[in-house]
Amino acid sequence: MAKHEELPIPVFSSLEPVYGDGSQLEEAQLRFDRLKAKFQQFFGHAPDLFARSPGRVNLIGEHIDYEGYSVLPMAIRQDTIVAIRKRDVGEGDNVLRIANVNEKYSTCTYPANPEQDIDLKNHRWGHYFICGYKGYHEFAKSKGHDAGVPAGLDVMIDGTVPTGSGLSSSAAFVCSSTIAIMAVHETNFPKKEIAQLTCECERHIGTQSGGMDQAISVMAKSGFAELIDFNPIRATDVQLPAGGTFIIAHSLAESQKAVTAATNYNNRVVECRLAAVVLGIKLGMSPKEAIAKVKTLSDVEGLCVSFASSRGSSDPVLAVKEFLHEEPYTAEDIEKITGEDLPLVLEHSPTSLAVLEAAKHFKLYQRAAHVYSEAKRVHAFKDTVSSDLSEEEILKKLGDLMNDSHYSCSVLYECSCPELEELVKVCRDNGALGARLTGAGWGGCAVALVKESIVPQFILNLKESFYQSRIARGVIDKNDLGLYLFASKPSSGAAIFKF
Ligand code: NG1
Repeated sequence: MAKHEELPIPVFSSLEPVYGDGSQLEEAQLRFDRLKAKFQQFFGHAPDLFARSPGRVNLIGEHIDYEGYSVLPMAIRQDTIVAIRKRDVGEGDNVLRIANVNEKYSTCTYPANPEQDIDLKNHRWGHYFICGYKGYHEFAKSKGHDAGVPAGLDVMIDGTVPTGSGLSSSAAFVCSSTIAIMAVHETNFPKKEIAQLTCECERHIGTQSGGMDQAISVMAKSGFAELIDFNPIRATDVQLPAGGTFIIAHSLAESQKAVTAATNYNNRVVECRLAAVVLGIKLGMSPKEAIAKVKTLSDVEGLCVSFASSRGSSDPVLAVKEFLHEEPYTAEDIEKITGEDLPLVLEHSPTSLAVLEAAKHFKLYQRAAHVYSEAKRVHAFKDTVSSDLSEEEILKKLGDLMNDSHYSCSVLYECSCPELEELVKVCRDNGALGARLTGAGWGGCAVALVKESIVPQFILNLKESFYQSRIARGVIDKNDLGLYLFASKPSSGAAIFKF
């Protein structure tokens, strides 16, 4: 049998295989009916097909995917659905019209030219569709598929993944768009290729993303979290213990990843690169070799581990402690070590240059210590789940690992914020076995591991101690609380629907 990641995106003619039965199916049916009707009304035709891709919650392994390390997310039920129709060449204006069922998002129009540049200075929601559009056409070309003269597309989006929440609404949008474009061109590819492609697509928006969100959105299986490995992309099912539930809670601080990339997300990617180059040099590489070959901390892990073994350990953090200092580095400090100007080290990549311009200093020690220790926690989490400890002990250990991960994100990686700190504390004070920020951070959601038996009480307590005052201040409407605080089971990955 072909491996899961070798299979193409499934094509269904009914909603059940993805949405199951009961109220979830009913809700999905309503959404699809409404989307179809709105599409018809807006564009004057029915869509050719639909594609959907889910958001995700990352259980452990934060800010390490772009360093080449495995992560452990699960798909959530909230997703993005794209309805799409290819316009006939004779239908006139050769443009992409991208509408949204939510009136908050006004319709965006783009030329059909796949080589168009995305105007990153003027961020618009439709840009995420164009990421998929550009990426698909580049990919199809590299595969020798002639997509012909680009036809106009009519597109309507219906998304339920809360934006700026660390639940990867952007990846759900980019993946569902790419898959819809692929399907409307009557092509399909193995999931692992689509996971790779969609990760590259999203970089068109200007973040130097790792591939976690796209990989889980494309490859998720109902009932399982997945251990995602990179280079090559691979997903291994992880069966979570039945007695625990993951609760997702929004801090109500919005994390605007694309807008803050230069000081937050991309800054950390650059700091990791610089830490890796410096470690490479300190551990014996010539500066030239390190600059040319070392892209991520995983590239120098072998050197760090050999150093550690000379001290009777296998922990790469030992090398971090020995060769990097806690005090932040200035650009000049690093240039003295590399013997090269930083813009040159970073290959003049425009998004990295934006980081250099915005940064006062670089915390190489802290970032490297986070990455190596977090990478270890992911494997400890996976090993704990499949260990023969009692369920009670397993849950306790998983909770501890989540707490350690949060501490490292907060103190070493500095990607938390006051609202997330408060929320994580409230979760722990109310009986969570572990709680941590999830996703990029700087706002967005926390995920808490809670014993199944206390879930309803836990949700009530969180409402009281975190949300009530915010509802009173008008930050959110009390009727919307279910969008910001909910329990989540692992749900299934991307799919195409042709009815
Ligand atoms: P969010 O912002 O939660 O979608 C981002 C990255 C991930 C990963 C996490 C941090 C994108 C699309 N996603 O996730 O690849 O690096 O941050 O672990 O950039």
